[in-house]
Amino acid sequence: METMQLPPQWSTFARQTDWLFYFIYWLSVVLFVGIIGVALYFVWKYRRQPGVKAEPTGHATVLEITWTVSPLALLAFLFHMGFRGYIDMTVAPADAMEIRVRAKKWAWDFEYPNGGHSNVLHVPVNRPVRLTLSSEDVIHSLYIPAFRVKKDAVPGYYTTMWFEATQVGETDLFCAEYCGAAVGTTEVSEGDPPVGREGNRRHVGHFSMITKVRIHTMADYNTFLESILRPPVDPATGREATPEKWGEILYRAQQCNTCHSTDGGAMTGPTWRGLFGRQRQFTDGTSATADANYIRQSILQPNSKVVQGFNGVMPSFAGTLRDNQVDAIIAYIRTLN
Ligand code: HEC
Ligand SMILES: [Cu+2]
Repeated sequence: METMQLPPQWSTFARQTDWLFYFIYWLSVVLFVGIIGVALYFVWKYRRQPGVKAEPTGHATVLEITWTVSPLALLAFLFHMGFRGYIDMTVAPADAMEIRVRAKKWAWDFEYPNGGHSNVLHVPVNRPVRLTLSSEDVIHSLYIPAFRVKKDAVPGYYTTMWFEATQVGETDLFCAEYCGAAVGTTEVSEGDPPVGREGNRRHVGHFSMITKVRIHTMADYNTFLESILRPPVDPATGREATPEKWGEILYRAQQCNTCHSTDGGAMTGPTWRGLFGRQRQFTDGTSATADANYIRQSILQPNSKVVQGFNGVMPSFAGTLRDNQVDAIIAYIRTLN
């Protein structure tokens, strides 16, 4: 359901949150108009008039008690409603499904109970879902406007949040904490996404943490859980994707494409075109041939060897990508020669 100025109401929290928002909103409108109206009326009524002398007004006990007690009652009511909502949103139902969230500059990693990972958050509809968040570097904040939920991911400890989606579909997920921009900029090249451009240079940073929430029926959700452990099945042929094809899917799904092009253009990271078998020079003066072992190491320990001309900003995918997924990406990179 659309509301006047808020995002669609896609979680069980949304109605209650919006009700309180609009209650405070209209209360403020009524009080503003009422108070300003009365003030203007009195300014006019008690204006200076010839022959009328100002007199002290004295006390009006009933009036004074009324304007003290009624705002107090109103505030107590607002506090009660706010506190009730806060408790509801803090304490997850015991049967909630668990998803582990790891935030890092500049991507989200969602880990599911079966050990699979994704960068887009997938959840089933009409099921409470509990997220446990942590951060590898700075403070991030997971924000899903359509669910009316937001929670910081803080380095050094776990935070939790929960929600229950009420609608199948796709909605936005943001990082609501300014978490930095990449050191320096890189040349814009053909096919780069339009975000973060400045003339012919482009940035990577906080804004790269925009992703999606996909809300599935329970059956589709179970299919998704299967697919993150194994190559997706092509519905046309009923066969699993080849490793090369899976690698290409992972290139986008794991957001390697925010830093690596496949068409020769340099971005934040080197292009993958022609990478396999090429001689690489590193910032420490050493060099190596880009074989399968080198590429595996670049994905799991990216800062062990930093390619000349680039910064060591690539996050490690150790623990995010499973072994067969690393194989698939290597297979895909081989096809780019
Ligand atoms: C935040 C930007 C960023 C993301 C996201 C990223 N990389 Fe990188 N990557 C880099 C940078 C910068 C380098 C070069 C410096 C270095 O060697 O660490 C690099 C280097 C590499 C190399 C070595 C390339 C060469 O030319 O020798 C490989 C392979 C690689 N990345 C694979 C991946 C894969 C696979 C993913 C996605 C799962 C990924 N990267 C995601 C920034 C990124
Ligand atoms: Cu962030």
